[in-house]
Amino acid sequence: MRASLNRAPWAATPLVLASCALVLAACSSGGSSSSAPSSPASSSAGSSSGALKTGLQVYVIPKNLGNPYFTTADSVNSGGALAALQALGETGAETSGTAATPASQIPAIQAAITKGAKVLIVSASDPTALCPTLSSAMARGITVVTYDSDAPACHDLFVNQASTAQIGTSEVEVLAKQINSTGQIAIVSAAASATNQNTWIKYMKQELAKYPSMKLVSVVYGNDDPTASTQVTQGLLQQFPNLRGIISPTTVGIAAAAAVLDTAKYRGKIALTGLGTPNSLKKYVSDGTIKSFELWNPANLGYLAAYAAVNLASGKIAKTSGTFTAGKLGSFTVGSDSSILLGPPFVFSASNISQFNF
Ligand code: RAM
Repeated sequence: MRASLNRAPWAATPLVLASCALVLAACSSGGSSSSAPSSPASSSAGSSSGALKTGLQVYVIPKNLGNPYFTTADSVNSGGALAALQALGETGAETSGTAATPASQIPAIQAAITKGAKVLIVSASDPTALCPTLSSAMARGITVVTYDSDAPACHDLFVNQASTAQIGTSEVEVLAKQINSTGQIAIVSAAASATNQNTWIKYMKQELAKYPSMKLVSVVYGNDDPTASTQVTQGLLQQFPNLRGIISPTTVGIAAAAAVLDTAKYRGKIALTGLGTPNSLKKYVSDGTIKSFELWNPANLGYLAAYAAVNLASGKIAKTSGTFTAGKLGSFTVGSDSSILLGPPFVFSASNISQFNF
């Protein structure tokens, strides 16, 4: 909704950089993993009439730890989910495994439940594998909000970064412009089980039907792991010597693919776009390996998810309706499909990337 494609309100203009404490969205992220309530200590989950509940023991569970995208989405220093929870007087903690796999993520979800979580905010590495655990949490009265990557069959709400159709469609449009709508292209995705990437790819394929001279020759999976993403990109280059372009709709994948393409052999010959964090791609934009790519503000996504989850757990909104205020981000409405939408993707290029610091 709010981020215009031409000018992101969360750009780190000099004014914003000078006042990071007030305008947190674009300031650099840090590594804090928990937020103590700033005022009065939470105890049990009681409600005060008209107010949001406190004492909810909120666990923020990204696909994996160590992924800079989620560090920004979740941390206090970046103004992400834990910053919102702090502002709401909640105790919040970020937890997950180190790999973006259900085997790594599920034990963290189970541990959060055991520790008494009343709210889980989860980016699903694999909705099918996570559902038994999330469903049993919901059956025990725990509020389950997904963010970033949904688990549609076992959530109360999904906080979506941007329209899935728009992300998929615009990625193809951005690449088409760079390769004159012609040639072989490939996708370097995250995990084969990731809901968000798979849905975006579905829309990419639909959009590609409008480009008869662009041919998708392969979709490969780097699992949001830098080494695996590097290897699958190298494999693509070997297998498809005529490749003209790559879309990598994952912040880890696009950074790895950019490093592979950042040589005289490929720079300017194979176009690369996708979803990346500006800080991880500045080098490649400035040397011409990447012309443009997209993302939203991950910190705003985490911040919104935290406000949505606490409002839902407090009975202030319902699963399919209601309007609430998400602090500095303003007012949001729950859709009849149990989703809340942050805003459109933003296009980064050499002309604007220096304004962003995340
Ligand atoms: C990676 C993750 C995340 C996705 C971003 C764009 O960091 O896969 O789920 O939203 O990329």
